[in-house]
Amino acid sequence: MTKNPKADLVIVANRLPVDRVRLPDGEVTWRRSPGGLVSALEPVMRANDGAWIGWPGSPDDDFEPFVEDGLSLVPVSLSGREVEEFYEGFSNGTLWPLYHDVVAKPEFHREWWDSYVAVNQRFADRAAEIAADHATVWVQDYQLQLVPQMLRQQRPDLRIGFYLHIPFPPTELFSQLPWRRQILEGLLGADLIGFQLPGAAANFVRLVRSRVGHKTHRDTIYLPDGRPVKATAFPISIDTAGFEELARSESVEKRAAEIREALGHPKKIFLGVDRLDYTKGIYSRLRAFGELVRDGHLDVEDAVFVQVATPSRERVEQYRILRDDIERLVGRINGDHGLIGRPAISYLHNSYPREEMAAFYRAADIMVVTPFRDGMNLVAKEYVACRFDNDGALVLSEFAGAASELRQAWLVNPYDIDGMKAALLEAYAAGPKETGRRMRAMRKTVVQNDVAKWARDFLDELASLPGHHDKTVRPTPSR
Ligand code: GDG
Repeated sequence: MTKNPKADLVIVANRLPVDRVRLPDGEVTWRRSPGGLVSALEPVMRANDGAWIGWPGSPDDDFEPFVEDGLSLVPVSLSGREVEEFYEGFSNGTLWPLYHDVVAKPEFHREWWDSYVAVNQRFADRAAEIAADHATVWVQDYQLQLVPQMLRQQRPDLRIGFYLHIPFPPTELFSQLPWRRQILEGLLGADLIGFQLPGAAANFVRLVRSRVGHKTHRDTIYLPDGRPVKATAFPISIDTAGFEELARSESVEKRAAEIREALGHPKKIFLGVDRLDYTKGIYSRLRAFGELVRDGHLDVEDAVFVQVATPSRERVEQYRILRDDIERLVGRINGDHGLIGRPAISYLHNSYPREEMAAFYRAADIMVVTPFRDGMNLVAKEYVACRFDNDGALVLSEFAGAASELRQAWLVNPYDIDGMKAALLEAYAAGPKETGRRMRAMRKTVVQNDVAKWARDFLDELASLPGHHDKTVRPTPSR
């Protein structure tokens, strides 16, 4: 890559789509991280000389732009202190709980905010440097909400999109934020602001009207200089065909059989797969399952709960406390009700390759996804994508974005433990006719709306907006 590469499409995200790995011979190299966002954007990146700006993932890493597997990657460095204040602090200690309905108490610290501003400015400066004339820049997620405005100040020629992967909270909660106005104005630097659900977009438009005083009409905000900003929903999805292909592979089929065997061939396997996060409702769901076993509604000879809890944000205190709480609960349930070789809950605090995830999905009879609040929840969609046999039951929180599309799941209120217990039992008892009917309908939704469509819909909408721009992103090649 040349020293000052110019790109017609620039993705700006907190993380680069690669992880740094050290090979056994000591050589340090990069490995693509498996996220759906990367695979969705890859074709459009390739078709448009795209570049991706992001943090490499560890403090004080200072790399020059480089090309990995044909993708132009532009690292932004964060100091150890910025990781603490911008990333663990303001992003994950303030915004994350605030935007998830205050499931945990958000902390407000002025130093964290200062760091958030400084780091957002660094990302914006980098984007301003590498974007070609009239390029399209697509900024991702809550860590970078000030970037659109900072970028527009330097580069009014750009077409700027922003996508929020997490919920956007109701007015009453957002208004707690001491820097609420700066965040709203930061986002308004974009031409198009995408949310997971229409309700989130409506929350945003309402806040802009009441707090900033701009005129709005439906999903459009009119700034005093006449520039319109559109705020609307683009529910994200997964690489459905890719997951199904993986699930159909012989190796995954074999591995799924091994998992069932290792669990002692129970009649039914319940499965949870989550980042270990307090928004995901892991504790309550395991409590509900534990009570069903305790009260004799489920027998450990017949049923087991496999909970994959992927390590996450381990330096943040609330996450450490949550982990201890969950592990104490699992220990107690297994101690009270497990038998030799038959634990009630098989708990895995680990992360696995994509193939292993697909094998878990194939092996599980009942997938349990019960977040207190979740922007979308891709795990629910991945499970559906892997069930090409039209079997398997999904128990899904009504507070996950996915619930608005996967209406045929057993929908639950995760705050209602008795309601969850009833749904778990119903899903456990459901026959193939019932699960098949529900699964077929959900599969149709997930097949029709995959992540490539999500990316295409967003970029097409951004390209079609009126403006003083004269270059648009070439459409995504269809698969
Ligand atoms: C945010 C929003 C929104 C998990 N463990 C392993 C693993 N995973 C993968 C899953 C899934 C992804 O991580 C998790 O995505 P979710 O959507 O469930 O949740 P968040 O991480 O909170 O994501 C969320 C999403 O952004 C996208 O907009 O849906 O609402 O909170 O893909 O499969 N993957 C592998 N090994 C693991 O151990 N390979």
